[in-house]
This record gives sequence, C-alpha cells and structure tokens, in this order.
Amino acid sequence: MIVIPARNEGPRIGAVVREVRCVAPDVPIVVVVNACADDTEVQAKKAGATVITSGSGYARALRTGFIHALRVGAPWVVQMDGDGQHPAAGIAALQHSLKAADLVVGSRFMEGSGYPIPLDRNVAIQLLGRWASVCARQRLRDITSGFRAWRPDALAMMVADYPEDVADANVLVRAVRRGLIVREIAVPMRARDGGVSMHTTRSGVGFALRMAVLTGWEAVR
Ligand SMILES: Nc1nc2c(ncn2[C@@H]2O[C@H](COP(=O)(O)OP(=O)(O)OP(=O)(O)O)[C@@H](O)[C@H]2O)c(=O)[nH]1
Ligand SMILES: [Mg+2]
Repeated sequence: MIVIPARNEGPRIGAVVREVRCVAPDVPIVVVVNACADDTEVQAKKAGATVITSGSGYARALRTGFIHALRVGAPWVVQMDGDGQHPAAGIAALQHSLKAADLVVGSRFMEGSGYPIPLDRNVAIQLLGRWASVCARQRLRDITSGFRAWRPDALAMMVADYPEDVADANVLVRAVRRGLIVREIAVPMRARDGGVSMHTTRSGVGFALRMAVLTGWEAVR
C-alpha cells in the first residue's frame, strides 16, 4: 500500500497518484488529508486514491495511514509525499529492499540521487544526520526523507506510540533501538512541485532543534 500525507496539495496530488498508478497499477493508494483549504481530497479521489482523514500534522497523518494499512493487512507500505518530490519509479527499489530490512529509507545523500538541496537545509540535515547516527549507533544519512518503505510487522511495532509531532530522525533512531533493521538506498528525488512547504526558514530552525532533542531522547529513554 502507498500512504501519502497531503495537505493543500490540490494542484499536485492528482499527478502524484497517477504516477504511482502507472508503476504500480494494482497497489492501493491512500491519501491522508486534514484541514485542506483546497480540493486535495477531490483531486486524489479523481485520480483513483482512497482518501482518509487524520488529526492535524504530518506525523499524525502518517500514523493514521499506517493504522489503516495494518487494519486492511497490507503486505508492505511505502510512505511518500503528495507534493511531487518522490518519483514513483523509486517505489520498486524501496519495496525490493524490504527483503533485507524492516524499514528502508530513500536517501538523497547517496550516489545516484542527484537531488538539488538548498545549502542551509543541507547543512542542517547533515548535522542532524550525524547526531542521529550517534544516537542510533548506526550511520543514518537522509534522516528527514519522507520516502520510506515498511514491513508490516515493523510498522506494528512502531505505530502504537508513533510520534505525533516530529516523525523524522527520531523515528529512525527508535526503530534501530527497537532492533529493527533500517537501511538506506539511493532514490531519485525532485524539489516539491510548487505549493507551500510545511517548513519555512524560521519554523525550520525550531523544527531542527525539536528534532535534535527528540532524537537524543530516543537514545536515552
Ligand atoms: N494530512 C496532512 N499532510 C501534511 C500535513 N503537513 C504536511 N503534510 C504533507 O506531508 C508531506 C510532506 O510535507 P512537505 O511540506 O512536503 O515537507 P518536506 O518534504 O519536508 O518539505 P519540502 O522539501 O519543502 O517539500 C506533503 O505531502 C504535505 O502535503 C498535515 O498537517 N496534514
Ligand atoms: Mg515535500
């Protein structure tokens, strides 16, 4: 199953769902929305996705999608953004890598990705990646990638107390510390296709600090 959190992605979500359907025509696609000010829900349905509603925020949207996937017995789950950042062509490689891992992260920081990332974000992600690697005692590179594949048994271990605020590096550290095998593979990525990011420069600083604290907490709790 493909789980796509989407808020105010009306102009993009249709193309994202159709791209997934092209490469994985038989795989159910679930778009998780909340409080959209546009026609995200209509466009997602029109493109062939099931739409469900969550509480507010990216992390809660993911959790709601994961619970749904487990409830219907999905054999694997790929989470991806609804803004066009994650080419559907990467889904097969992520899913395939689940043969040797519980959680696979599509990484922008390995050879073959070619993602143009702004300098300030790059520095922040590199620093947080180093910190998360210390906390996990495993090298983690693209700790904010929202293009991830999960085995259902791994999701079942994580979903009951899945974070409701920030769900990036902290989720990876928690997964490693719970004994899950976490791998990264290179996947192509693009910049978001217009619309508004959930991170502005100012909110991004607060977000990075919160993520650093939450990630450290995972190492000691
Ligand atoms: N349902 C739901 N989805 C959300 C919410 N906030 C963000 N999203 C979606 O989560 C995905 C990731 O958000 P983005 O804003 O793209 O975050 P990002 O990829 O880290 O940042 P960019 O690189 O700037 O795109 C997108 O598909 C958003 O539409 C929310 O509150 N609810
Ligand atoms: Mg995005």
